[in-house]
Amino acid sequence: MLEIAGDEANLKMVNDYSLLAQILSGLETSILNEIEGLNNGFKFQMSEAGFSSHIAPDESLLFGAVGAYDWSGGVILQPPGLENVSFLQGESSKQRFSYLGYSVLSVKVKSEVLYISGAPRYNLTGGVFVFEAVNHKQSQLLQGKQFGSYFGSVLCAVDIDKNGETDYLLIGAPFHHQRGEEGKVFIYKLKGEEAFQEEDFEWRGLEKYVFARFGSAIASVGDLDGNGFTDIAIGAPLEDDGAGSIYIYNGIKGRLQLQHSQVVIWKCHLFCMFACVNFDTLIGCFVISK
Ligand SMILES: [Ca+2]
Ligand SMILES: [Ca+2]
Repeated sequence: MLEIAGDEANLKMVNDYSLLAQILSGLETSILNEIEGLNNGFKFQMSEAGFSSHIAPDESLLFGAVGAYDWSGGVILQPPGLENVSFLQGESSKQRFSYLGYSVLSVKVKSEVLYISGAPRYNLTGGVFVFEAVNHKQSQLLQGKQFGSYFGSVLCAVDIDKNGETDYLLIGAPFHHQRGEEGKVFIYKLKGEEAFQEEDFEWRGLEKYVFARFGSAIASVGDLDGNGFTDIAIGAPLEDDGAGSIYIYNGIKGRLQLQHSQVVIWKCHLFCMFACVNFDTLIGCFVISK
């Protein structure tokens, strides 16, 4: 045994299973503290950089890193060219285990750019952090309202009048609970001073479906009905016993419609999980059936 251990210090003689547990615990501690150098907890070791990604209008690259700093998370920002990489974090003390970087996005307001990232476990209700591109400072925090709703896990920016400036921010909370996990999409309008303000209406799927997870995918899909304003598609992948549906909401007279105009139903499991990714194909089918 001593020959295998190499040194007497490495040889542990046990006659009780509980001693094995102690040895395992000591080994874990020494790996974290001495080998990984994590005396003060995790930093970037488990950050899962690239969990989400986005190219901003200023050509900066954003990468979500949900595991950074003990799963507080954050956003890795690579400006154009070879400039130094920055790391965006929230300024809240409730940040731990919030998974900031789960979703990343940017919006353009006049000549300014804002970086936006969702933290679906922030304060357990979820949150969306807004950063100013010019100085990387957090300028706003939009907070979810319900525990476990995963508010901020899905984001979508909408330029309703197609003038190059963002008008709305749509925030998915696919686990939002009423009777089951129906899901909901919250709507924020970009007001003066480059701040988002919640609208007095929300979007959700048909009342009869309890486990729909409405808001698992949200996409700005161009002008479907040709009225000059941008339209929105929202996935509800578990609706109707997992068949899934896509809801279409139209932009009308410079604002978003309160109710959906159409539900696209497909008898195929998890259809909507992927629909927004491949929406060109879907729109083709939609127009033909019409
Ligand atoms: Ca606009
Ligand atoms: Ca339209």
